[in-house]
Amino acid sequence: MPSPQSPNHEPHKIKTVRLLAFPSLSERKKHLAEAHFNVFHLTPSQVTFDLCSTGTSAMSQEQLAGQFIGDEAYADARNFEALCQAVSEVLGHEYVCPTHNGLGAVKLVVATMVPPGSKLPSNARTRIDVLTPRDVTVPDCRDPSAERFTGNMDLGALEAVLSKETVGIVGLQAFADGQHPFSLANLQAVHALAHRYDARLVLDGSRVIENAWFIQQHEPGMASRSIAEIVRRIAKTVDIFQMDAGQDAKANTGGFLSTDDPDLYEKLMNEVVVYEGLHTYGGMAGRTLEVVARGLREMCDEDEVRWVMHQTERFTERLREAGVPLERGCDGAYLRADAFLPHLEAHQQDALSAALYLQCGVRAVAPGLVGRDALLPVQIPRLAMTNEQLDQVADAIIHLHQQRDRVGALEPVAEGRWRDQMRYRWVFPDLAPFSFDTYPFVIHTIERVGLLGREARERAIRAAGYNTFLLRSADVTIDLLTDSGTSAMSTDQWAAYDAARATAATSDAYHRFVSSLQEVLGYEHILPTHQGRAAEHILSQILIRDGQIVPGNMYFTTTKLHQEMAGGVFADVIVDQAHEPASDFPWKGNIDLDKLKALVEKHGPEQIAYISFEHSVNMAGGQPVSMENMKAVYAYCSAHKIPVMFDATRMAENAFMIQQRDPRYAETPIRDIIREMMAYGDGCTVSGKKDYLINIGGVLAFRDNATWRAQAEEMLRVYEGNVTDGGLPAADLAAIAQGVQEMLDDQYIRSRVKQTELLGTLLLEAGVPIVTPPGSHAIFLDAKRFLPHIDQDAFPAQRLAAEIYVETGVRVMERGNVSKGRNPETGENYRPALELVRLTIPRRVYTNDHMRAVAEGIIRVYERREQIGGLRFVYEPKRLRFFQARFEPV
Ligand code: P61
Repeated sequence: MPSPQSPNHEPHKIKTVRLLAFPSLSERKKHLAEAHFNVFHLTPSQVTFDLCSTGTSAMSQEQLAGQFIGDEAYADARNFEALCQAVSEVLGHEYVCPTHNGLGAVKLVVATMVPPGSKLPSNARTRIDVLTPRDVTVPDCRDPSAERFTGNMDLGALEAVLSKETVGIVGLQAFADGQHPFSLANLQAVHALAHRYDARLVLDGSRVIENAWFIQQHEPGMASRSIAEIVRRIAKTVDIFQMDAGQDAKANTGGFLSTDDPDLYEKLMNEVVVYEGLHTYGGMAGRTLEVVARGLREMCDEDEVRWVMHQTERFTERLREAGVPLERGCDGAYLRADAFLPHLEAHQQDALSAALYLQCGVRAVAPGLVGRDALLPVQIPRLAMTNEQLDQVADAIIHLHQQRDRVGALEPVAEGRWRDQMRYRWVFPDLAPFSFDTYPFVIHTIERVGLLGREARERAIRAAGYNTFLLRSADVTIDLLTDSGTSAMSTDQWAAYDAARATAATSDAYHRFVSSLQEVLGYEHILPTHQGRAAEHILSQILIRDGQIVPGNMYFTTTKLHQEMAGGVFADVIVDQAHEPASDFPWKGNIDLDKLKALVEKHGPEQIAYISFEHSVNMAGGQPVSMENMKAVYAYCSAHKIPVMFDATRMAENAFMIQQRDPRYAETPIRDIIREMMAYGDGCTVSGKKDYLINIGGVLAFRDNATWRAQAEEMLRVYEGNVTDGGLPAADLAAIAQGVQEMLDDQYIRSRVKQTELLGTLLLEAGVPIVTPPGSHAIFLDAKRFLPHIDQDAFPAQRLAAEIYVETGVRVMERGNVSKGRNPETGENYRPALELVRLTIPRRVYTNDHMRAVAEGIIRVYERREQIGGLRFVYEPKRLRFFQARFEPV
């Protein structure tokens, strides 16, 4: 049932990621055997995608931050007050009884409101698991004739129970068993009926959001109501609202009961101290109270709800279309193991779980009692996975379905009432494995983004003087301004960051930083700097004598500025193809050796300070240098005693291009390609804010020249900080040491560059002029061909960047006439050959759905390109004018 308003991308970006494990087939066999073929006993580090939705959601950055806010006081902590406040705002209830999780809440309800031996009519069958052992029977009162709202109660059946049996409470579940939503009308009728027989209505609202969404979509008169409004009406209809906070509140644990009834509250309050903890924390840590409070407030966000539900619908639909037997769940697809593996007589769910893990490393686990039903829930952790990943998980399941006949029976060797007690023997079926080709991480936290409407964006760009650098980030939906310092760090990086011991002298993290980079670069001398331009400053000052020439493969703004400030004269020796946006030459970053030789012959080698050799040349469109070219330049320069200094800022991405485009390196790991690349140079500067997957940091490194090192250290002390920190805290050095390792992961770098390629391909297919071939960190639009009717002095790229923001909320960067500046001698604009707009992709921050949305928006701009005019300056700074300049339309 596709939603009429399916969103086309996440309403947020990725803030932090958790790296995934990809166990090999033989490792999976080993893990499975050790777990006695019961996937419950596998651990996440043995699993690629763990498809359980309780306690596994990605949090918002505010929720994560909440872990560190408030107090761990025993009595009436501020966090408890925050939770009460949130419950009051979201559910409208006055009283809150906290519990350690959903089961803790069940315990209190049963102890206070359910007489032993009584009946507890419900719409949920899964409740039997924990209620039967407590001497409570759960009559099934679900309305079997309900078509849409399959979680509705049959009022006749309910009345029959109420009138004949002892009933303390009627216990409803929102989206019962994960599959059966109720309607608001039915809930209200159940409430009235229960009260007529003096029973109370308790609602397990752990999945109230999914149920509210379903009501909004399908219940007459509800389409115009917000999720928040529907949730509140649901809560206000029941006597007690029960929550497992690991579900919709996206916490990793926690729970509570809330009510407006002071008498019920009093009972709960007196009971909670016996089983859970004091009535103001109920068995939750203070941090959990805070995370739950924040999660509750956020869970009604319409855009987020729509995204979560869209993912479920899409996932289920893909499986259904391929004929996989399933029931649709509110949080995923519940596979019908009996129909999936009809040739097995018993333990079909566990056999299906084991086969799925064996085939692809995905875990789906059926909880609860043995033999309760035949479903295997494949649940999507909220906000944690991309559609691309989910598509691949679906494909893996489809692939397994096609070879289902090969899956043999599990033979029990130990049995129990509960599924976690089962142990089996199994003959590994001969399944064709499925491997994932996707980003090697799941989303750990998200960051909400600006979602302005078009008119508001028009106002914003005017206020910013048509300069995207001057837009507020809060007004931007997808930020492709730069890949610099914008990466999502991994939880491993954060762990290293938090664990680093700060010091004003030498840190342990410094030593890790040095050894990590020595190994990656193969250079002896590793000097930290606060970012790239600081390294460029130092390098330029120690290696350039006044009037010397610095040949390079196209300029970069900061690099060239520092060379000039040191008295150098930059000379561009990049191959001609780099200046031709439409050329398909694969190595547009190469140095033209003839141009270099001519320069050396004209001025003499001693007049050349060094070669400024950039990987993945930024201003050329993120274009790579070939290994051959590095080799040849180094051979020539070594013979003439000219140092070769790399700008290795994007070396890993350059290495990937070599792996892709040079057949000799197709099987060589990125790590080894980088070592060879770096062997053809004498040192490097690095802006760590790019490939190193960090938010701040830089490096200056020399292969073996101790004199340069000593000179550089002298400058570090004066301009940056200690020689052992370069002005960075130990924490950032630790994050860099870890980030450098993550950068070398072949699957990471592949999915990274493939994402850029995807954006490029979508634009090319629509005829939008871009620099070809697509680069690794960015796609560059060719503004000269995009807006041929605008003269370069009316800044077509600047205007195009502004127009893209207005059309789509996407922020991009001009790289053309404005960036290049004026010739100081003539005072004229340089009018460079390349008049480009850069769409730069931050690392691990956006999904392929974001890329598709960007492409669609730009294609819309392209279709109305003739109506777009030029700009003129209203304010023009002297140096690096592009940062602060302001414009108005001509
Ligand atoms: C960027 F508009 N790049 O691409 P720092 N070398 C290279 C870079 O790409 C680079 C630096 C050195 C940025 C940020 C930026 O005019 C601009 O760590 C190949 O930024 O000091 C930076 O490293 C400088 C954007 C820099 C600009 C200057 O978005």
